[in-house]
Amino acid sequence: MELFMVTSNIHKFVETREFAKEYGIKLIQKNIDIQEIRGTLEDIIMAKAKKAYEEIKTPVICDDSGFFIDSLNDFPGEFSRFVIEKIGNEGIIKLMENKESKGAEFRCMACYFDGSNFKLSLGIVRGKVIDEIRGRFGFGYDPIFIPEGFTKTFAEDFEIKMKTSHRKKAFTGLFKKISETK
Ligand code: ITT
Repeated sequence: MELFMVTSNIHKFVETREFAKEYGIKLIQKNIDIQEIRGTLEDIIMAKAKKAYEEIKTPVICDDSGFFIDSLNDFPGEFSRFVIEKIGNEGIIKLMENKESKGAEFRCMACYFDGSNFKLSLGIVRGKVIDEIRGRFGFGYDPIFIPEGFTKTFAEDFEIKMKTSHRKKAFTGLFKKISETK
């Protein structure tokens, strides 16, 4: 089975393509220019999937993800892309300088839409923000995030990311739901 994944982010596509293989699904990246709405991860991704379906008239999957830091009231959250482009991981490290609590999580809301039905699946991975940039794999906030139970950042140990990440959990759940209704 082939499915279109709507994303402009090649890293997200490459990760998700691996998870899809286990379910016999071949993913094809589709980069459609869609203006994202403001809202929760769920609002954003459902609106995006709907617009994408209207454009290509084929079932689509996509995800909206973000990095949520406890002591910053979940910032950058839904603004994760904008924030990393503006202040980078260096900026986040500065914002965290005087914070005692380092807890943070990645969230990924994966969505499937076939023109009439939606399927949604949320994945979360908890961990902590560190005060330096470590590692060269992955993307985004990976170099400053260590998942619970480990000592390396997602950017230092990509295998751990592929086994434990928010995206792994979200899409494994989504692909299960899709396979069950086939
Ligand atoms: P599309 O919307 O086109 O799919 P995007 O990069 O805007 O691409 P998201 O809105 O899902 O994707 O994610 C927003 C940002 O959150 C993203 O640009 C990264 O900076 C960060 N992010 C998301 N997933 C991440 C991950 O697995 N590791 C590190 N950072 C991540």
